[in-house]
Amino acid sequence: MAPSAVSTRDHDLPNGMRDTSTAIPRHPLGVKPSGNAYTSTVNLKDHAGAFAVLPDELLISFLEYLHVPELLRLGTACKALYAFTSAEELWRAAFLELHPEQFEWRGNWRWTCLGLPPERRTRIDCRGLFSDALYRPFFCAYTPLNQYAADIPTENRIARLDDLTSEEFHDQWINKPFILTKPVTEWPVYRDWTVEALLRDHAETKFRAEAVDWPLRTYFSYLENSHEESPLYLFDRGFAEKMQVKIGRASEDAIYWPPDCFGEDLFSVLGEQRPDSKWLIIGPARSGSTFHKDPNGTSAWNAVLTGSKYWIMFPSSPTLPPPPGVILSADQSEITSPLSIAEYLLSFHEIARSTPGCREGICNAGEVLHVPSGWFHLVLNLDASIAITQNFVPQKKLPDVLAFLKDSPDQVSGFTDDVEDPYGLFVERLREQYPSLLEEAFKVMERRGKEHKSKWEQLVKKPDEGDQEAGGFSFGFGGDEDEDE
Ligand SMILES: O=C(O)CCC(=O)C(=O)O
Ligand SMILES: [Fe+2]
Repeated sequence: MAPSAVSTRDHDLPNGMRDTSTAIPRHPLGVKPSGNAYTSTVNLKDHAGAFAVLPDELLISFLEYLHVPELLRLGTACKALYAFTSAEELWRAAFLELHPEQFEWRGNWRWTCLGLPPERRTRIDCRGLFSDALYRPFFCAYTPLNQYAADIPTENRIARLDDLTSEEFHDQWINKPFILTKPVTEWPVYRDWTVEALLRDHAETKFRAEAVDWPLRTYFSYLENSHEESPLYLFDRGFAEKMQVKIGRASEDAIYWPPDCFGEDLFSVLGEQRPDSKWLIIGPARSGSTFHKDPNGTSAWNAVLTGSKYWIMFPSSPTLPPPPGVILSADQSEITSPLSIAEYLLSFHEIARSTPGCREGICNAGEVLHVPSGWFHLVLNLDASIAITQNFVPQKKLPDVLAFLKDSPDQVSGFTDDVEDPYGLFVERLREQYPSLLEEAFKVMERRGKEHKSKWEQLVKKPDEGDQEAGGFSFGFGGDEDEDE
């Protein structure tokens, strides 16, 4: 039986389908969370033949193996399979696989993949289908998020500073996040990069947004007309070359320059061989960055040109646990199974906010936020936003960056393949250009190494060697002497 259509011309959600009590609209196909099945006399999934026995997540995993014609065919079998084969995550993956050169963004991944103009779109009424797996991404795409940025407790607030000298930065702020409230309004880019101007000058320029390179025109169309749990985020490291713009105080016609307080960036000794360091970032409201630490032990600044960003940050150290809800891989190098921003905020924001060390703040257009080396951060765009970020190595953090490159070579990123030994190259260039800074950094690294070793020795001391209480906990690795392993 062909399922009946609720709507033949359907942009987003039909009028009158908004549940004003929660501000979350009804699911476009009428799917409800699984719990509702207990009070219903029908369950459309019962009609899905052999597929009915599969748990929803497994069914979706199976559907991930299908290609577009198979998804479409299976979707005609019954309403439940229509709903499951319509899941946006499948169509986003299908789009990436198809990788079309010519296409138009049409409001969602399914319509875009199928090139469906408004008059050919259908939505089948799937009321009577109860599935958390289908409902959850929809809920996460619509649940209000800006409330998480409200009422920041006083003790968590990231300092807001008018301006800062380089000495003040290095002496007092190197390990603390802060928001500079003045500098970028004088940048030409702050004045010049309106959406209209960008579209006028760069509509066909392709920028990287996660796994795709899209013309800016297409990305702005996506930004204005999409609603996803994890919106595609434009994050392009080659924007300066693509847009043929100059950066830095050395160029007379530069479009921006790093705020003076951050001082010299020591990675500049690497010239062309330096790792990636600048990104243009564009995204709709609700987009952003899930919890992470910046690469190679670098610090960063992030300047908002349009919109505003909510930041939640935590310091890190080998003795501190990661932020609540963040699970690190055994070698601490990766965050395993990262939650979407909405999932994180829904599940962990409250506990994160009351965890010691938590810092929060809103960085508005015209302001710059400092991310200290090694800090975890999650960023939510409260409105559609255009921003620029740069990673850098301030003098005081040279020992941290050198230690990172030396001790974690497998986690080093952003260098081109021809740089075989980033640590060796950095040391060589520093020795040529900043020998005394390098010597100082080595001394700090040596001192930290000794402190680390003595802490470790205390931990692994066998009971008969020291102050361990009789019968107490003993922690040792039976002869493995190398504390760096
Ligand atoms: O603006 C954002 O989403 C934050 C970017 C960020 O954290 C990064 O570039 O490492
Ligand atoms: Fe970051």
